[in-house]
Amino acid sequence: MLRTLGEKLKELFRSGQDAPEFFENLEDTLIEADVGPVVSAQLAAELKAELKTGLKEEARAREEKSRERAGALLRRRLGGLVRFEPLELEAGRLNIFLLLGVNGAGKTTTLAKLAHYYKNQTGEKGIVLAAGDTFRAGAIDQLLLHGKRLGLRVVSQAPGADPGAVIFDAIESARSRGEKLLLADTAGRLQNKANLIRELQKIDKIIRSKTEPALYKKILVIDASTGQNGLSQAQVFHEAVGVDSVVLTKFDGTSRGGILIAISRELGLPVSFLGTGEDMTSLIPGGKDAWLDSLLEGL
Ligand SMILES: Nc1nc2c(ncn2[C@@H]2O[C@H](COP(=O)(O)OP(=O)(O)OP(=O)(O)O)[C@@H](O)[C@H]2O)c(=O)[nH]1
Ligand SMILES: [Mg+2]
Repeated sequence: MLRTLGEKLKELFRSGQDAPEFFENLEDTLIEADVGPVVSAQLAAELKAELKTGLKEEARAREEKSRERAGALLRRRLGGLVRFEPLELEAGRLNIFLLLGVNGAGKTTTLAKLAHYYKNQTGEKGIVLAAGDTFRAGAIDQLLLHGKRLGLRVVSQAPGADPGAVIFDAIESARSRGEKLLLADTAGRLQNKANLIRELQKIDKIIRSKTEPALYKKILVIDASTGQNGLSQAQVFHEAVGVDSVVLTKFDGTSRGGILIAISRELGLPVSFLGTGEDMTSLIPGGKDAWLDSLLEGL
């Protein structure tokens, strides 16, 4: 059963294990949550110093106190390891968000959630979706369906069309209509990884030629349940086109989410949203507190 890091830690505190075993398990629990081996070892050592006294002998009240102290320390330390930054729209201009990520990460769903989220600021007439995944069968229809449900315009071409051309057209038409936000979908899988990267670089070049950096954000979508693999994904996409912001999806139903620490530490990328479900409203805007709350829930 999938549980939060907080619930696992609580269980550990309740287990009444002797100190050495307890702290070893504590470190393992952090590693399981994708906090990363180096940070997990550091945090376990800090918690050891913080809690000091043997845990086995402690009465229930003492156990609760220890848990509280551990929770406060983890909140403070984990909170300092990830940079959360909201994605703000530049008023009165056409903002372009390009969604990137491996197949199944949640790009298209996140795109729709973002549209729903920003609709408040731009109005229905201010947002356009571009069906930049022309590769996967059904991807265009999936986006058209989202557009219909959200009452938003979708720019698409036939399956197999050049995604760069779809996005180029979307930018042109968005400008002429005075739209404020263009959300562009991309494929998560092509014939092979090299093709995918090349295509993204082509799309990136086209967008850059038509806008300025302040108005263009590349958003990397990472599935929280893929664990440490998320870091190598982030490295690949960041190297290929330069990522501006990360969205962590499927943060519901997983005790993992520590991968943001590795992505922050290794690549210095900020996080803008957390995806917590399949429906349009399950998107938490740039919240350190929300991330910590979800991660440590139950402790
Ligand atoms: N539980 C949960 N499911 C999600 C979340 N985000 C996306 N999903 C689900 O994950 C699956 C894949 O999502 P998509 O948005 O189609 O993923 P994608 O990255 O566009 O995939 P490709 O188009 O194949 O590259 C769908 O079943 C979504 O409903 C989330 O935050 N929580
Ligand atoms: Mg998709």
